[in-house]
Amino acid sequence: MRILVINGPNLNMLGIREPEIYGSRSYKELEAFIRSACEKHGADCEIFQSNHEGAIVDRIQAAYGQFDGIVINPAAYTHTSIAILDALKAVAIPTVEVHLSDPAEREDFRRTSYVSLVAEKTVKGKGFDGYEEAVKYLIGMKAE
Ligand code: CA2
Repeated sequence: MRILVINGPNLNMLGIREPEIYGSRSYKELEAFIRSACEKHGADCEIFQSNHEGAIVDRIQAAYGQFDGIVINPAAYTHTSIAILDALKAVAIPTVEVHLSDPAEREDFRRTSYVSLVAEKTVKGKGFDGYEEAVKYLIGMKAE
């Protein structure tokens, strides 16, 4: 099982500000958490982070035929990016959307998620653990 994990803009700043929303652990710690979750559940994973919408679209396109699942936290692009939605539709790789916080409990502008339109599942408000839940879900789907 090959899983591509994509993190969007500003997630590389984790632990630096807003610990009450995103926790106090760093992005490096998130990467280590994801790697160990994938290892624990027997998946090979690659992690990609970018602050640029086009770079995320390029990475999704390059995943075509190369990965069995995508875990994506599009960060602010969740609420704005039809380009990321279209790229996910184009590659047709089963996708799980993850958010550290629960966007529905925050500002109104966070209530729309374009990625939800293509995601098999959305995990929100569970912090780092949400990524492990997403990995487990994709592994379960592949096993069906
Ligand atoms: O809860 C999530 O995971 C979000 O995807 C995080 C995004 C936000 O725009 C979404 O509505 C929900 C923001 C990530 C920014 O991360 C920061 C990290 C450190 C300091 C400030 C922001």
